[in-house]
Amino acid sequence: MSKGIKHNRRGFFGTVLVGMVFFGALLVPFPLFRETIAHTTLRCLIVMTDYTTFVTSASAQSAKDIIGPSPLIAIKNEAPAELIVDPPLPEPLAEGRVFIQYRTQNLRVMPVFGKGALEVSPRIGHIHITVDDAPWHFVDASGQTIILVGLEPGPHKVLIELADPTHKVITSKTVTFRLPEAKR
Ligand SMILES: [Cu+2]
Repeated sequence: MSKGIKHNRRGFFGTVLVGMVFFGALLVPFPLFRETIAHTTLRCLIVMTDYTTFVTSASAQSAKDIIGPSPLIAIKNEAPAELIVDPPLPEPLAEGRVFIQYRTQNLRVMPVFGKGALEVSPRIGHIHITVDDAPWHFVDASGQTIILVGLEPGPHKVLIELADPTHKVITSKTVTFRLPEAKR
């Protein structure tokens, strides 16, 4: 019985093989058609490879990779807060406007202040911004791009400090840049 099945299988694959050889032989006089089939097969393989790469890279960057730890779960022994500040965006700067992007790590920028907020986990805080060594600063708790408009042309210095909810400075970064002469 099993011998019969084996024979049948061999017969089936044999027929397919003969069919392929026959089809190939039929295509010998049509080189253009042969190339088209080869190209289509190659394209399918490339698309399949691309798709596999996309799926692999998409799965490599999880939500946690991009957003960081969930703010809904307290973090024991949270790593120190970090401040990352970019130089001013070149296009607005060329027109006399200063746009400074920043981000924080291990600290969420939020308008929550006072001693009680020191106990919040994951950590929260805000930034202080001082322009050109002024004796005063302004506070930002939005986490959005810092925008300064109306500075004189010439060199400038912006100090950005990361502060805890009691306004104690944790760390800081300074950005220096030159504002071009206004266009006439
Ligand atoms: Cu403050």
